[in-house]
Amino acid sequence: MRYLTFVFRLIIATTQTSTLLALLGLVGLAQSTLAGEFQVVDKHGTPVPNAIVLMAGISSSTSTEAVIDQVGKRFTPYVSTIAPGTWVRFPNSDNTRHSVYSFSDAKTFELKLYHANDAEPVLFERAGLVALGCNVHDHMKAYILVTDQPTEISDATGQVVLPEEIDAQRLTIWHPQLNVTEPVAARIRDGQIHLDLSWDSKDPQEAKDRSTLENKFKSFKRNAN
Ligand SMILES: [Cu+2]
Repeated sequence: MRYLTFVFRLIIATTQTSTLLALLGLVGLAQSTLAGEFQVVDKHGTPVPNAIVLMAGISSSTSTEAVIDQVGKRFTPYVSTIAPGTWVRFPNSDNTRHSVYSFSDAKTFELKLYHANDAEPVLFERAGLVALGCNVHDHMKAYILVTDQPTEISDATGQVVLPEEIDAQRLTIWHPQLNVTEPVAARIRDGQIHLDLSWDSKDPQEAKDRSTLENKFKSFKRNAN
């Protein structure tokens, strides 16, 4: 008898599960999918460059090598994504020496002061966010998001292109100025992906370039007077 009750309960449970799955299927059909061009914007509607859009649920082609250059005392690119197991080379295209380091959990390393192509490539095995710095130039900053998911990064005008139909619920987004170490859910409205940012979302290394140039110009003017 006890056995029969158990079987009976099992049948009910299975029926409930399949009903639940069917309902979820209907919900799934109702979910919106997205593809094509989108613009990442901040609270004021200003375009946000360097935002990483992660697209869970679609397949990705991954490369096993990446390059982050140092040009004009800036890491280039400022933001990049790689798959776990990728080797990254850090060439130095400047005449001055740089030293690259990271204290991030996903990858801790240091490349002592070097010129040109003298630094050994670095292997990034674990998923997670890696923040890079240079020991000599405090303003030099870059971010590598190590992830299995396919990604797109917004360009200077905030544009990203989603390559195929993607379930809107599965889109997440990350940006350096969000000050979080994990991507957050993407809020999408009218062809725009809205980020909770209200301050300058540009590469801060550019701001440094501008002020350095401005200072040089000012001192030049002072000397000319
Ligand atoms: Cu440097």
